[in-house]
Amino acid sequence: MKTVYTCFTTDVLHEGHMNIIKEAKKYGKLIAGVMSDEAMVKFDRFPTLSFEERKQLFMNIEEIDEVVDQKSVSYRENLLKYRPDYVVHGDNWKDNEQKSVREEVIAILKEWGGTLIEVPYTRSESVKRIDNKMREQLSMPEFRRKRLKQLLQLRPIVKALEVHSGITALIAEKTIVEHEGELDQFDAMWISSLCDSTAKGKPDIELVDMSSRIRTIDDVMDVSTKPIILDGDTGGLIEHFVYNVRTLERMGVSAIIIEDKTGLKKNSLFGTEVAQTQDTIENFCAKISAGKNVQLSDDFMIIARIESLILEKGMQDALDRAFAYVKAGADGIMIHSRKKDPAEIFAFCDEFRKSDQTTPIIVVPTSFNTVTEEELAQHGINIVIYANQLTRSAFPAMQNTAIDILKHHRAKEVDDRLMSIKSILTLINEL
Ligand code: SPV
Ligand code: MG
Repeated sequence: MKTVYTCFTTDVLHEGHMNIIKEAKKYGKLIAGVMSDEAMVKFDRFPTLSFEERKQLFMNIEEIDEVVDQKSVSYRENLLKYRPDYVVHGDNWKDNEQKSVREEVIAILKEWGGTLIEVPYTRSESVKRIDNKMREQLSMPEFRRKRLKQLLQLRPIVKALEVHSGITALIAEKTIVEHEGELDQFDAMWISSLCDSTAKGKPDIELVDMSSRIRTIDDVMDVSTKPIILDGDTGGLIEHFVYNVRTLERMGVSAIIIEDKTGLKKNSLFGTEVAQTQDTIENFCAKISAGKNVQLSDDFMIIARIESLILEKGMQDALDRAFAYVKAGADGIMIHSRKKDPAEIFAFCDEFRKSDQTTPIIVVPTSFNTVTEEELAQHGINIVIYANQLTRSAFPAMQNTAIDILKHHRAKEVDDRLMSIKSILTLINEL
């Protein structure tokens, strides 16, 4: 009896999957791998069913003889374990981001003369509809909101990218890279006050009001499914903050980060070059507690951002505040620094983790940008936010184009660095 291996990353079984299963069964004993949540979130889609529920889907299929766990995107471990004569897969992976996974499968099968069989992908209307519905579902508030907490359990470090518009949200949503045999993508989106303000040509001083920020959130939500962490600046007056928590939670935002400053807020990266006032521990704790009190779901997170290192108030002040804010109900601590060296961030995290091993720590390595995600995770950091790099890369590109059109009195000279008209026209799919 020959052995056949397939692997699935789906929450819904449709005719396309059944077609693969029926084809595969023709070749012998059929083992179906079900990809773990940890592996699935690295590329394909976020699961809406638990791993056990997904396995159950396949256990109920008559043609499948055995359902097994596949713990990674790579098929290596299971292929070496089961040494199948055949692997069966849809032919759609030939030219998507799974290309290298496919090549590895072919190479491994070669070791014992196994064969890869590729079944033409089912492109029927009903498959398309189910596929779209599954993806769209993830954009609904009840799925999106809880996703950040789920990711904190699944990822060694959650990676958030700054977005401030539909187009930047699409970049965060759709950018997947295959690098050194691994697939990777961003887990979440950060709606930065700096970049949201900059996109509107305004300074980062809480001038862009919550109605306008909500408009940005809406634009982002319209075209994406990933969880949103909102830069909530100081959170404003406690009396206003509670209303905003309700609104954001209802919309499906996963977290708001508020910073412990009062008065006219200026961007932290100015540090002590401009006058900035830190809030009292008592007042900021009252704000956190008030927000937690009005929250309706368990999913929404209020994260407290500590500005002590930015304002040169010392490590002890930062730690005292961290413990007080957690006691007041904060679901996470963001510690910020504008030093190039991550030493003070690491010192804070190491000290904080001696007493608190569970509260998520969030960092924004704009200044200390030589640190790797791995180093951050080693110091107990749970979320890394790339807070402004999309804006900072787009602006000089646009400015140089404007300068060169002025210099040459025509657009020919800039053409080589532009996206083609065809690409821009087809960049965004119509519904
Ligand atoms: C932002 O992105 O707006 C932030 C992070 O708050 S920072 O600019 O570093 O203050
Ligand atoms: Mg900000």
